[in-house]
Amino acid sequence: MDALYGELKERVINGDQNGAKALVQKLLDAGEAPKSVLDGALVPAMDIVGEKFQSNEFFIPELLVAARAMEGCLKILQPLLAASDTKPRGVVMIGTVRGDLHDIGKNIVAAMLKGAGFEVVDLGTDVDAARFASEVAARKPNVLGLSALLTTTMRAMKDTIEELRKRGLRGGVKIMVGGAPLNQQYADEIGADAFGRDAADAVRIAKQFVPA
Ligand code: B1M
Repeated sequence: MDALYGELKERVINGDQNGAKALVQKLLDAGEAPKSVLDGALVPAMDIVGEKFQSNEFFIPELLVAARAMEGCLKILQPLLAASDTKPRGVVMIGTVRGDLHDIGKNIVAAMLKGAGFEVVDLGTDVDAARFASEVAARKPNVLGLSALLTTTMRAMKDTIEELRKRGLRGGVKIMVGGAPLNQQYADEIGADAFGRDAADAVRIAKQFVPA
């Protein structure tokens, strides 16, 4: 089984979407859990892609094809990660902040939250503070989740929290922030209620905010 995991990692890194999807299916057919496929091959593959990008071994085209391969695999896994027989326990609204197009991590968080029984309203990527605030006013979620992958865009989280405050909406919603460049200290600094380290942590926090 280890060899299949290794091969899947390689296919994602090299942007072979069809080959990667076939291997995901093969692993699932062999009885592997969707979460194991995600954590054992797909997420580490994207880390390696990031390292190669940083060391100038990969450039934007390689980043893009690897991301597409990852997205193709996620399409197979997402419904399985989201499968749940629990009743909806609350609403989580989620989006990637203004200027930021990274959504792979956010989509995993959304799928895991659905799997934990939450209704998830996904606003997509590049969502500005005004839109987050209008959507919160309209849908009144229990939790608002903000995702950012760039050190330049994580500042938009602060703007979003300020916009909610200005519109008198801050008290009615718990705010969780997450994404690779973030940490607890930054979450505290901008007045978020929680920092989610990964998708499992995001689920744990959302459950704390909305007890069953
Ligand atoms: Co971009 N990119 N990228 N990229 N990209 C990074 C983030 C980077 C670290 C790569 C690097 O240099 N090593 C770097 C950022 C550097 C920095 O800011 N310090 C970078 C850069 C520079 C850029 C561009 C600026 C490149 C350029 O154009 N010059 C550009 C920016 C575009 C934009 O957004 N405006 C860009 C573009 C892209 C692509 C479009 C090609 C593609 C994204 C495709 C997509 O998302 N649909 C892409 C990719 C794929 C990456 C890397 C390689 C992988 C990201 C990923 O999907 N990780 C990334 C390097 C890396 O992270 N290792 C990189 C896998 C994913 C499962 O993890 O997203 O961290 P992650 O999500 C985790 C946790 O963080 C957490 O849970 C998730 C699941 O466990 N989490 C939350 C995330 N959101 C959460 C929310 C929560 C709670 C937890 O609560 C609400």
